[in-house]
Amino acid sequence: MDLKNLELEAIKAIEEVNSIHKLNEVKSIFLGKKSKLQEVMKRMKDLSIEEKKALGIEINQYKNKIETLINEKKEKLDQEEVLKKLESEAIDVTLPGKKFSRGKLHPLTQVQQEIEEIFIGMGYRVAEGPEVELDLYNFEMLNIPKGHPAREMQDTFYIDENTLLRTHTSPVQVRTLLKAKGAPIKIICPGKTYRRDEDDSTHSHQFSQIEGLVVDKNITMSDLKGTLTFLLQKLFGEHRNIRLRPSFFPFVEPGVEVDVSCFKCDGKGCSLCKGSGWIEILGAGMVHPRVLEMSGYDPKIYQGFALGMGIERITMLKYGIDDIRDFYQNDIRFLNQF
Ligand code: FA5
Repeated sequence: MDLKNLELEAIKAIEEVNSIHKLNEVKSIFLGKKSKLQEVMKRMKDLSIEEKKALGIEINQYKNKIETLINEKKEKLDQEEVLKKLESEAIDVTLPGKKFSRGKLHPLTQVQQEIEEIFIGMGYRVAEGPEVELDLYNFEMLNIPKGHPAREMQDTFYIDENTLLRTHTSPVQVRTLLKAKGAPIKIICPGKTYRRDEDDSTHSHQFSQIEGLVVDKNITMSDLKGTLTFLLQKLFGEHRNIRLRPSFFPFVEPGVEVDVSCFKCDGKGCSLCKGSGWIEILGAGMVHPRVLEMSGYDPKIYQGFALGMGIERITMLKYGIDDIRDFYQNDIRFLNQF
């Protein structure tokens, strides 16, 4: 075959290919070991020296030209490939982004943390106790022996005769007293509590409380009052007043029910405070000498105060929620409001 024709054929083939794979095939057809060029080269042996020289020059020119064209074509195909890839992977920055809905803390957790922060600011430590509790700590050592009428107000779910779901966070008082072995105490204890109460708009069989306990020398009722005033002003507003009414809890003496001046009507009387100007918030009192004694503290040397509040009740008052069951239904329309 004539070298000129071979060159024309090669140029046409290179022009027509549209992939790197095909271009490699063309390369081997026109330049490779079994290419048509080899046939031309085979003819060399029958030529004179001058003719060999001339053909040699022609072959080199052919090779250079075809190699250059192949390289150029390769570069072109590579670029096309990159452009195609870029186009297929292009990101349209003008498209609206995907929305991720962000979770947040449950209103009960928010209020619990708010109360914890207030107490931590006053130097309290957070203690915890088990929800499955011994009758001994939930009742006996809180001065509520078997048969005591106060047990009736706190019926609960029993695991066995001596083990139950705790009815309040007060057993953590006993556990902390026993562990501290006579040392001063300043703790709060948040946690879940259980009672065999019928579920209605203000009661639930499972709810949460926060307990507070301070035991040291020279602790008086005025320490309790100062602490309660600070807590309730932080929670419900700087201008709130508090009121203590005598009440009964077997593990404190004296015991009090604590009211805060109504934060809706400022004490004038409204539907929230049922016209009284006051809202009942929590129970408290001075730790009963028998409770101190049972846990190894001498009540002649040590005194203390304790307080306990329902987190649901405080959250309901704070946000004007009228049904406790809303907290537990996981309705996003309710939860999103906090
Ligand atoms: C007690 O549980 C005492 N341990 C509180 C206490 C601690 C008094 C330390 C003195 C010293 P009481 O039974 O009143 O007290 O409950 C406290 C709060 O728990 C109530 O004010 C109420 O907010 C909440 N609570 C009680 N039962 C339920 C219930 N079934 N559902 C929702 N909240 C409840």
